[in-house]
Amino acid sequence: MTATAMAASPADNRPFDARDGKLVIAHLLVAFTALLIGGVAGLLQGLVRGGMIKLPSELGYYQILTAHGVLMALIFTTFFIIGFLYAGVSKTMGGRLIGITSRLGWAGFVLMTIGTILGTIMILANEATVLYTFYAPLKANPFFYIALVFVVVGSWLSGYGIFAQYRYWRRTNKGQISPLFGFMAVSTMLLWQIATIGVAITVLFQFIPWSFGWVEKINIMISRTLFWYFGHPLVYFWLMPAYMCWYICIPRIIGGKIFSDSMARMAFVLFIVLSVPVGFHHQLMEPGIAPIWKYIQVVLTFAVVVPSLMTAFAMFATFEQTGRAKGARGLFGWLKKLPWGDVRFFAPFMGMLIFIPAGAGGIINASNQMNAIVHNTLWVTGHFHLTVATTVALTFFGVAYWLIPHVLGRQLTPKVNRLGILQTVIWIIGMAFMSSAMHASGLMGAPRRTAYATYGDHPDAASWIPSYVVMAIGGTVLFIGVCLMFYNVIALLRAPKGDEKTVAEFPIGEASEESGPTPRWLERWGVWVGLVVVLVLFAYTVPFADMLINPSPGSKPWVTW
Ligand code: HAS
Repeated sequence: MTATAMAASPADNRPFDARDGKLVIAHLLVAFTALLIGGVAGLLQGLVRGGMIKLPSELGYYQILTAHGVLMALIFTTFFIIGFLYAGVSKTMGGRLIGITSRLGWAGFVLMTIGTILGTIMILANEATVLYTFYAPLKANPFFYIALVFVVVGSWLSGYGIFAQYRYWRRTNKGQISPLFGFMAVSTMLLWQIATIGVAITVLFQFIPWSFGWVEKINIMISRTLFWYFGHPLVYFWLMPAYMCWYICIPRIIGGKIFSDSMARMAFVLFIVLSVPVGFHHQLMEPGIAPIWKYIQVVLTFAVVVPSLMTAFAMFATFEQTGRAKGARGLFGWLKKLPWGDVRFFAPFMGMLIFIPAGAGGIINASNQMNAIVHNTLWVTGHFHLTVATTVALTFFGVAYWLIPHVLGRQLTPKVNRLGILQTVIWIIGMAFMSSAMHASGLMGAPRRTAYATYGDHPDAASWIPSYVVMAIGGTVLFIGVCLMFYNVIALLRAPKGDEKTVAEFPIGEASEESGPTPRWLERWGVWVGLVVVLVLFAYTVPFADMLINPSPGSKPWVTW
C-alpha cells in the first residue's frame, strides 16, 4: 500500500489547526510515556510472578504492580482519550478550538500532568503501594491522594472545555443536529463527570482526612461502594472513545458508510444512563450489602451489555454492506474486501475481535454464582487485559497511526504502517499467551494481586506455576509490543511532511443514506441525566443509607509494605 492510498480526498485533509495540534500531541506524549514506564513495570512483575527473577531489595512487587496499574489503566487511557476527543471536536465542531476550550484544555493538561508526576513519585518512593484500586485500609502518603485530586480535577476542566465547544457549535449552527463525533465526545465526558463524583467524595472526605491522621478510622464499605460507583463507568469511559473510532472512523477507512447515526447515538445514550448504577457487580462477594440490591444491580449490568451488542451488530453490518458494495459474494465474501494491510483498520479490528470473548467473560463475571468462582482470581485479571489492554489499547494504537501525523501535517508512511501491523500481531500473540493463562489459572483458583508464592508447596499452588510461566512469556512478548509502539510513535512524530494528497487523513465517516434522519430528541441531555439520577437513587439509596445508619466499625490505616 502506498502512502497516497492511506490518505484521503483533499476535502477531508484540511490542515489541522497548529495551536490545537500542540494540545493534542502534549496529551499523547504523556499517554505513551506512561505506557512505556507502565510496560517496564509490567515486564518485571510478570517475571517475578513466574518465579524467574527476584527484584532488588529497594523495589517491591506490589510497588511495581501499583505503578503498572496506575500508569497503564488510569494515566495512559485518560491522557489518550482527552487528546483524541479534543482533536475530534476541533476537527468536526468549527475547525479549531474556541479560546475557552483551548484554555480549559491546557489547564486540565497541566493539572493532570502535575498529578501524574506527583503520584508516580509517591509510588516510586514506596509511599503509595496501594494498587490502582487503592482500597482502604491500605494507606498511601496523603500526597498520593492529592495527586489523584489533581488528575480528576484536571480531567473535569478538559470535559468543561468540550462542553463549551459543543455549546458554541450549537449556537452557531442553530437547528442542526450536532456532528456525531461531538455528540459522542460530550456523552463520554458527561459520563465521566457523573462517575467521578463517587471517587471525588471518597478521596476528599474519607482518604485525605484519614491519611493525614485528622480522623482515626475509615468506613471501608462506604469507600469501596463510592469507588465502584466510579469504577464501573470508568471502564465505559475507556470503551466509548474506542467505539467512537469504530463507529465514526472505521467506516471511512474501509471505504464504507456509518450503518446508522441514530443507532450509534442511542448506544452512547444507553451507556450514559445505564453504566453508573451497576457498581455492586464488583462487590458481589462482599458482606454488608443485602442480596436484593446486588441482584438489582446485576440486572442493570445485563442491561448495559445491550449497547455493546448494538455496536457488534452495527459493525458487522458496516463490514458486510461495504464488502457487498465492493462486489463481495457469498456469506463471508465481504471479509476479503476489508483492508487487512492498513493498520488504521487492522489494529482496531483485532480489538473488536478480541472483544467478543472479552465481553463474554464480563457476562460470566456479572452472573452472581459464577462470580463466586472467579472473584479475586487471576480470571478477572485476564478479563481486564482482554478488555482494556487489548480491545481499548489496540483501538487507541490504531487511532495513533493517523491522529499523530494528521495533527502534525505529516504522512503515515508504508514503513510505519507495516511496523504497526507487526506491533498488532505481537500484541495479540503476547496477550493470547498471557490472558489465556490468567483465565485458566484463575479458574483453578489462582488469586489475583499476589506475588510469587508456593503456599507452603500446596499441590493446588503447584498446579498454577506452569500458567505463571506462560504469563511471563506473554508479558515479555507484550513488552516488546510496548517498545515497538513507542518506537512507532516517535517515527510518526518525525514522519515526512505531507501535502494535500499525502497527509494522513482524519477519517470521519458519513452516515448511510438508508439509515434515515437522526431524531432530535437524542440531544436532550437533561432527560438522560435525569434518568441517571433516578436509576442511581433507585439502585443506591437504600443500601447506602444502610451503610450510614449501621456503620461498620471502621479501620485504622495499614501500611503493610
Ligand atoms: Fe469488566 C471486572 C463485568 C466490560 C474492565 N472489568 C473488570 C475489571 C476491569 C474491567 C478493569 O460483573 C477489574 C476491576 C478490578 O480491578 O477489580 N465487564 C463486565 C461486563 C462487561 C464488561 C458485563 N470490563 C468491560 C470493559 C472493560 C472492563 C469494556 C474495559 C474497557 N467486569 C465485569 C464484572 C467484573 C468486571 C462483573 C467484576 C469481577 C470481579 O469479581 O472482580 C460488558 O460491558 C461486556 C459487554 C460486551 C460484549 C461484547 C460485544 C462485542 C463487540 C465486538 C464485535 C466484534 C466485531 C468484529 C464486530 C457483549 C462489540 C467482527 C468480527 C468478525 C469475525 C468479522
